[in-house]
Amino acid sequence: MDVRAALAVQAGKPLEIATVQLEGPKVGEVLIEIKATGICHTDEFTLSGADPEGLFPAILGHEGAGVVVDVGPGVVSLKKGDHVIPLYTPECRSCPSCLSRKTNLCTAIRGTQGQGMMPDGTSRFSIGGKPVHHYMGCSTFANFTVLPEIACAKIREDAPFDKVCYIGCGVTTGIGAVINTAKVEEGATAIVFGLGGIGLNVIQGLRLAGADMIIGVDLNNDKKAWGERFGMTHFVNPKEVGNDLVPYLVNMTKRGADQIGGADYTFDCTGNVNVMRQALEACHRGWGESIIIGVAGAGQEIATRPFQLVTGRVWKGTAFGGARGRTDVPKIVDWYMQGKIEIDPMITHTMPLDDINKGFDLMHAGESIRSVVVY
Ligand code: NAD
Ligand code: AHE
Ligand code: ZN
Repeated sequence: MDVRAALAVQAGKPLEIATVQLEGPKVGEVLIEIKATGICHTDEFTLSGADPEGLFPAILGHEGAGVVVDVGPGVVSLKKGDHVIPLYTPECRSCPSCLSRKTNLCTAIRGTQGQGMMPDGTSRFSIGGKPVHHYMGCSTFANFTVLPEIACAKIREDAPFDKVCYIGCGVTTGIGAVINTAKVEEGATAIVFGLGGIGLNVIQGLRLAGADMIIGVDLNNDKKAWGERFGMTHFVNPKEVGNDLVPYLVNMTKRGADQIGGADYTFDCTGNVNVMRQALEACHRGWGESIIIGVAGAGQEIATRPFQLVTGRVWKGTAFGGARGRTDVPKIVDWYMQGKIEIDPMITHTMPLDDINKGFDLMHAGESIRSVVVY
């Protein structure tokens, strides 16, 4: 079938709207009509050429929601008409990683996913007879896509696609980093670096967990009001603090008789490796945990003095907020529908597919929190 897609033709070039061909679902696969998709910074990261796994031409997008319109042979858990959120971290429930109960990083199809292919090693998308790569196993920047059954979370039918698509990445990543990865406890002190589409969800996750002091750090002063809107208690712009950001933050978090300072939990939501170091070093001696969420470009490395770890600070990372998609995503949709978490105010812009590059421009300009393409 012909589908409308935003094609990533080359690194660093705007997406091109094109008609591409899509083959139907094979064994264990489903055809999804994508109704809405968010634009995440990771799409920009890959389009920029910084992603070591970036492949071109490709159909990017990994934050979607839609409806099953056809099922391939052997599909058991989904049927036509089901509402779903595509999962870039699938949940097969039978690979060693899923069975370990120690991680959400299902390994069933990660190899072919990283090669921009479906699990059988081929692509369903093509243009002019030439294959086009899938992206993160989702390719939601097309009005139809094919997904493995294990990479679809079935959700309730009354949830609005143009809002819950954000649960496909940003919302789950931010809230999950707090709840699943850091396991933040009531009364904790936390620092969030980068108050964009992910950082604000970390902040609402911290509010949900009952954190007492929630410090937001961003270079953009406009983010102060945004952070406060979701529970941030203090804001710091590093440009106004100079080179002494870490001691400044440690000083802000001093409490107790020993007055040592440092946060119980810090979160990097920038993808900047220097910020990742600051986030670790702003943790409390003995127990502070720093969670890396941001994705850094090819060749980038993190550094710190080993003494930081010797003295009890912990460096962790999280993908998709540690969420097991088929199990956890429907619950997060319920939380949204029950008013337990907020999504609507963070979706600052919506646009048709034809205007998708405007969504990337708004992100570059720091003017959007989330842009959502509605098909
Ligand atoms: P975004 O562009 O919406 O927000 C980034 C924010 O960081 C902006 O507010 C920006 O002003 C701020 N910032 C940039 N440099 C900074 C610095 N040096 N100090 C303080 N603030 C700074 O991006 P997003 O969609 O929120 O994504 C954030 C990061 O998370 C990206 O690297 C993205 O690729 C990554 N990500 C990771 C996962 C995961 O599963 N680990 C999931 C989604 C996104
Ligand atoms: N391909 C990159 C890494 C990109 C990355 O870390 N992706 C995150 C999700 S970001 C969503 O916005 C992730 O889930 N990682 C785990 C995985 O298996 O990809 C690289 O550096 O090669
Ligand atoms: Zn994302």
